[in-house]
Amino acid sequence: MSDDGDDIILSELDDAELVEQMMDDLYDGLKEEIEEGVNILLGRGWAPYRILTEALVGGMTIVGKDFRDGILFVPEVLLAAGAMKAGMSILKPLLAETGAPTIGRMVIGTVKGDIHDIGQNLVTMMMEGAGFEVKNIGINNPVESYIEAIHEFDADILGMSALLTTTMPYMKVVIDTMKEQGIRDDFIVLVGGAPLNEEFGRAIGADAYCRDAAVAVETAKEFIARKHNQASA
Ligand code: B12
Repeated sequence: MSDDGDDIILSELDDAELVEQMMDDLYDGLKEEIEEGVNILLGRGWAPYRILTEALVGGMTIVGKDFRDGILFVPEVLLAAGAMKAGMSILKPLLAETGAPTIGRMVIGTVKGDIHDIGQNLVTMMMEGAGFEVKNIGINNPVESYIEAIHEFDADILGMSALLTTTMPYMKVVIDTMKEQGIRDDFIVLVGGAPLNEEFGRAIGADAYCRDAAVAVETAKEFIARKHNQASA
């Protein structure tokens, strides 16, 4: 975004300037600068979740807009995604450090044909931080992978992610297959990804659509609590 990055000393910027600079650096795919920025903010007492949402997700939102408008192309977006992942990997252990007891088990993965994984990695981190055990099965998952994973991992929750309008209908294929196998009601099914909405979630038979990782955590907790109440009733 800016071309005057060479002389900037990140540690000399105040918080607001630093966050703005990190958004620029994310846009430019500067992995090391992002790592440095994350560490500086941590050193200044910022909560990991605040760094994640304000600096990293905020920066990725700008990248998303320019990608949509044809200003950025796949190679640049890949670099930005790499920088985002580097920042996320510093925050991951800190978000998972809450020491909360396990409250549920989740399998999460991006659907067949779709290779976007930043959002689901973020959901994984936040869920782990909230005390869930999560098996992240990565990208491009056919129905068989989901079904194998939920059984093997003895999951309470199945989470599916899709970022493309062309791949989101595949979520219904997975849910329909679960129905055919008579196992649909054994699992809480949560879906997410930028092109989805609540109506879509309902239409395909998911339990809930979650617009972001924080909502995913709240929704998962609610459904787990309901499941336990039903079991003890
Ligand atoms: C980064 C990116 C890429 C990277 C992906 C790198 C990676 N490792 O993920 C690369 C460059 C590889 C890429 C490729 C493509 N991309 Co792309 N990409 C994006 C971009 C810019 C950002 C996505 C992102 O990471 N956002 C940040 C995260 C944190 O947000 P999120 O994913 O929405 O996740 C949050 C919530 O949605 C929710 N959530 C997500 N998943 C789940 C799951 C569950 C269970 C729950 C509960 C919640 C949840 O919680 C998350 C955290 O808060 C978006 C633009 C956008 N606005 O979304 C385009 C975008 C998704 N891509 C798009 C396109 C078109 C493509 C390509 C087809 C481009 C091409 N011509 O090749 C390919 C497709 C490849 C494929 N087969 O999947 C379009 C989709 C348009 C459409 N209507 O379908 C978008 C919208 C850009 C645009 N406006 O044109 N892309």
